[in-house]
Amino acid sequence: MLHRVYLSAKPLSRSATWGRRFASTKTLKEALQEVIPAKQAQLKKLKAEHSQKVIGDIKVENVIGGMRGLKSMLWEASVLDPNEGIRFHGLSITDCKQQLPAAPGGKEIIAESMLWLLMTGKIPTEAEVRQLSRELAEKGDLPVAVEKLIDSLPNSLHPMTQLGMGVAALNHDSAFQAAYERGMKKTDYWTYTLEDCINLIARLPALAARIYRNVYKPGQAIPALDKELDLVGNYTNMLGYGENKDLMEYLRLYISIHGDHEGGNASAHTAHLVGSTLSDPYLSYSAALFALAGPLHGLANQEVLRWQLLMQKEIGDNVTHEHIKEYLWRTLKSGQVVPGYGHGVLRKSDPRFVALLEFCDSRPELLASPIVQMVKKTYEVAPGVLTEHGKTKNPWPNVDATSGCVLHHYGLTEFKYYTVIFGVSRALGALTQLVWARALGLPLERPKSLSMDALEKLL
Ligand code: CMX
Repeated sequence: MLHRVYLSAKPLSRSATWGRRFASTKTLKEALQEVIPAKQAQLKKLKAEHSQKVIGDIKVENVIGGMRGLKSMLWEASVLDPNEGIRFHGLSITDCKQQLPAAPGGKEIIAESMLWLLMTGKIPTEAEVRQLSRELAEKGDLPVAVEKLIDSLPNSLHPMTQLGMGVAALNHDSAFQAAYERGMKKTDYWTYTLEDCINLIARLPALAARIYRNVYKPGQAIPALDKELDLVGNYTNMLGYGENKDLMEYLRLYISIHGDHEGGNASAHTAHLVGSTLSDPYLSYSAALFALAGPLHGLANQEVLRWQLLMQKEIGDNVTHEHIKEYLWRTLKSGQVVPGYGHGVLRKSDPRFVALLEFCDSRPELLASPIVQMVKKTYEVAPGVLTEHGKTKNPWPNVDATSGCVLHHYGLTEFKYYTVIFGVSRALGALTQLVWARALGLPLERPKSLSMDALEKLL
């Protein structure tokens, strides 16, 4: 383990450090304060020395093809390589697993560690992570008005719609909006943005769990936030699965590694675009959630489960490779996409998919699970079928191909809810960028569009 260790006369075990206050431990805000000046200087230099340099061409295919591949936005926390996959400030998922502090008694990366890394580019100490966990737990209760709003929604309303509405309503208490109305300096924007972002991340588990309980387990009491537990530990408790420590660990890993996937994906980009108008973090992230709710993006994890379960229903548990091949071709010939496969940037198996599969491989009960086995078998044949089909540029699985099967195995079977978990996670990266956009003074996003006639005239 390479992570920095909190200095004390006697090294403290994970459980001993949990929940204790460390007077000398930096807060996330203090850690950010330290790194912001260097980034501001870097941007100033880039602007002064390189503003007019050309870094690529714009082709007609970019304009009519969803801007694929255009290098046209700044995003600090992560960069996506088509073959290697995601790196968070240069660290791969494997690096993160080795270096980021876990929960006491746990092994997997936790959301607080990932958030600290994304925000600051530094590896936090265990004490910093514990302090952040405590802060989030202290701020995690929902305002009564938002509880009432969520409780008033029909159970038939999709959980993602409810999540987006709840997040938007949290802007009632936006520190950024209030300070903007009072009149604040531009240099203060990032501190109020950070305050909103921390409050939002803290409240997401209670909001998301309330939606789950209302829709799927009505009438059951939701446990109070445990101030000694990490964000996802609390989320798992509030969902009603706190006794299942394996599921808790899975959700910690899931939520950490779904947190950021550079800036061009639809949810991250939406948060950035809306935030660039100086909308507060709640409104910006609410908009992002509605982008995440599309089946070509985050809703794919729901769709994968639906598709796999239909396959299981049709074929039974003893699925062979031939059965799956035939099912894949049927899906493709009926004009549908194979959910969980393909990607706008990636050209190899998604390392997030691999990390979740490794989690399955480390637990015998998951290896024996029919739904996990089916997902693994599908992985063995789908890339070949998609290659033969010849349309997709990337026949390999993305993270959504596997994320839902473990939830299903552990009893969280309501797959319409799965994208909400993704939504709890994606806040880590999207909100990090909002803080950086304000710290760097990034402008309103406003690309130029063209009509087809205007394009033809140009050509
Ligand atoms: N099954 C069938 N066809 C596919 C396919 C798949 N899994 N992936 C791509 N294609 C098709 C596209 O629909 C497109 O067809 P048309 O030319 O008829 O429009 C063609 O192959 C070329 O597409 P591409 O350039 O390879 O992929 P895109 O960048 O346009 O789209 C994505 C990327 C993810 C939307 C697409 O691969 C897809 O629809 N996958 C299934 C849905 C999914 O898993 N989404 C989750 C992505 C990860 C996430 O954001 O969470």
